[in-house]
Amino acid sequence: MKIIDFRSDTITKPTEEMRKAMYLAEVGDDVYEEDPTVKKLEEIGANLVGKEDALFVPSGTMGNQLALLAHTERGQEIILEEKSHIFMFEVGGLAFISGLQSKTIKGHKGIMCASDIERAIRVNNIHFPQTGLICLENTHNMAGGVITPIELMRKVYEIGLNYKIPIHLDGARVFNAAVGLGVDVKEITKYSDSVMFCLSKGLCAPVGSLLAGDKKFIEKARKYRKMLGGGMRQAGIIAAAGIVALENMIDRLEEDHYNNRLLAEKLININGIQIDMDTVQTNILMIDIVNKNYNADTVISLLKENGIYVSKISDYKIRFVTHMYISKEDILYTAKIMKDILE
Ligand code: TLP
Repeated sequence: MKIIDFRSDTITKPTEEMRKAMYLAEVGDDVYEEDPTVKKLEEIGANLVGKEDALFVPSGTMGNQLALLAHTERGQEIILEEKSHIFMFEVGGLAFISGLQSKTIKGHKGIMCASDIERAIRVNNIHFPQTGLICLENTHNMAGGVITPIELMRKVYEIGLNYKIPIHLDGARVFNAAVGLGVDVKEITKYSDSVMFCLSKGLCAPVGSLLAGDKKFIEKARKYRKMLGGGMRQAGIIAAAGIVALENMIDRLEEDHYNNRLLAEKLININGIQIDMDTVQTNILMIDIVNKNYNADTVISLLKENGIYVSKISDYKIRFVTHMYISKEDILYTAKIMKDILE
């Protein structure tokens, strides 16, 4: 049976071109900063997002955690959205690794309001922790791939400048945001002091993310990466795939967005499914099961019997993610199976 895997864009595998680039990659010891392919990837990445420097890290999680370590001091508080990846899915690393406390804000469809952020900044009082960092997520995963408007990013960046608080952008899917808005990614990343973006999601590289920022910040992050065991040796082997990801895979994200929208448009017509179409902006689709006879578990197992894999978000919510291995035909087949199941 053919498997149609919507669980995540992380399941994508390296393309032929990536495999060739990996085979041919020139390598060296990157802890000595002697791997030319890693250096090239870091340079390309930094230029793309308009930052002075970048650091190749094994995962998005490590990139975010290094940003927290490098921007903050123990005992500080950071402001972040209540369903953000850093708060929800990074194993409490912010407290465990960086000794931080979180001040979460409820966003509207994942997007925090600038005035709520400003209000959450701690005043100078002997009892209070100091606010050390504001984190944004663009696109917002749990909101269903929602794009943070550039105007909001600009406002938050200004707040950061006024209060001398840095802004970190979890841009795991920031290229989806840029493609979705039809802008150069720098138009988004210029409103953050640091940005983490993933090579191993819709861009199909097998491993890795980049953390970008100014030179001093990256120098600090490099040291912390070593401390956490993320100093990789001949990492050019995997960085080579990352270069292909950045050079050749960004434009094709548009196809994932098209397929995701098509899926939403088909599924919304099925009884028992609810979708907030406002949130259908990039490559993630959240659907709510509102048929009394079904819940996420039952729908997921019926889909699985038909070779369709999706993720459970809550008792009645399911996530679909489109990526390079999902075709238009797969979308039409999935919509048909969903109709058969629910109607
Ligand atoms: N997201 C994964 C899961 O961890 C939920 C997924 O399948 O969507 N920031 C954001 C916004 C993310 O969505 C993810 C991964 C990360 C950071 C972490 O990246 P990795 O998985 O490389 O550590």
